[in-house]
Amino acid sequence: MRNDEYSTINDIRDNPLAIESVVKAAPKITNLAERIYEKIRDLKRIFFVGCGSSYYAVMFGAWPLLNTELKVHAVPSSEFIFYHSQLLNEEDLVIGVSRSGQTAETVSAIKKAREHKALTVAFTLTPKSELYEISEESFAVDIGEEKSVVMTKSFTSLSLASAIFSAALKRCMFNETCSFVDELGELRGSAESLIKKEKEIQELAEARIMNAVERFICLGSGPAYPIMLEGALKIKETSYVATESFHTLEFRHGPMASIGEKLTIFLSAFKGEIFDASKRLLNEIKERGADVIFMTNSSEEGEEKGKIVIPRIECEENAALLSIIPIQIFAYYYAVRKGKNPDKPRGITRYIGKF
Ligand code: F1P
Repeated sequence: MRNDEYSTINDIRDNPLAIESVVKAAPKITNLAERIYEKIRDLKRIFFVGCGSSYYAVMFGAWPLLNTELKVHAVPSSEFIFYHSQLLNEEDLVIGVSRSGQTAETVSAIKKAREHKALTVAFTLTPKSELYEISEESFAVDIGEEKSVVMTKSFTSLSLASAIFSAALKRCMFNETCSFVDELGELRGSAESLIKKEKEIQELAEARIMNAVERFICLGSGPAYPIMLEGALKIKETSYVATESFHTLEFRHGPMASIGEKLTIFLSAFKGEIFDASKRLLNEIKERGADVIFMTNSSEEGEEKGKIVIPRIECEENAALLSIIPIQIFAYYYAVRKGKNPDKPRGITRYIGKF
């Protein structure tokens, strides 16, 4: 790290290694899912809970189980406590995700779940935490220290760990496999290539500063939707500007009207069912004069300025996950060039211990 850099950039640069440790831990995570299946064969519902970035991580983590007969909910821990916990019983599983393991709502959600005899699982970076202690099964994601206050490599790792868990549970319960699991070996290399694009992404951020861009919209669909919610949060947390996120094709249903000056749109479109429709939207918003940063895993049209290709990744889930890396880099440089200190974001602490 150079003297004039903030430590947040180091945590962002650590993404490839963090991802690799989660990939190496995949057999253990699979084992955990198998144990859960042994304990609760008549599992009916799963609640994934978390706060802030960890809420978006659970939205991503729940994704592999969405097209199954299970009822799967990914909700903020507070929503779970106040609106979902009343009818819980021993056929329910509640999974809490938290970097600190100390966020008040997530800890309370697990306590509530236990009162109602639901099975509980925690994913955290912090084995010496209340969440880890009180959950029946706990998994410590070991990626080394994260200094950044805003979640960076921890987001990527917790998202991936919980998605691997879901894929393993899906296999136990329904004998169905998820193709993204077969591609996990490619993640580190692809993440490294994205880190190598740091300078290019820095330039994209600096160009927005030059053009006085003050507003961002992040669009994604399927597994990329939670990632784009996190992208919008990252830019907001570090530079305090107005950011929003929508499901890609929802953008036509109203938000399109807000295309205007001082706005940049991040649009992600990964190979899969919705790819062509997303590209049609891309062309439409460009025709309307929008400034777009396009992220894709399709190299069809080659590299161009304002287009970020996630290399060597075929699966939508993996491409979506890795697409947070360019946004983290962008958020960092945009904040720094705005004169903000990304290590000390205004009004944010590492976790919030009350609600
Ligand atoms: C969750 C969280 C972060 C946010 C801020 C406050 O913490 O909401 O996502 O950026 O640091 O805490 P945790 O439950 O994952 O520790």
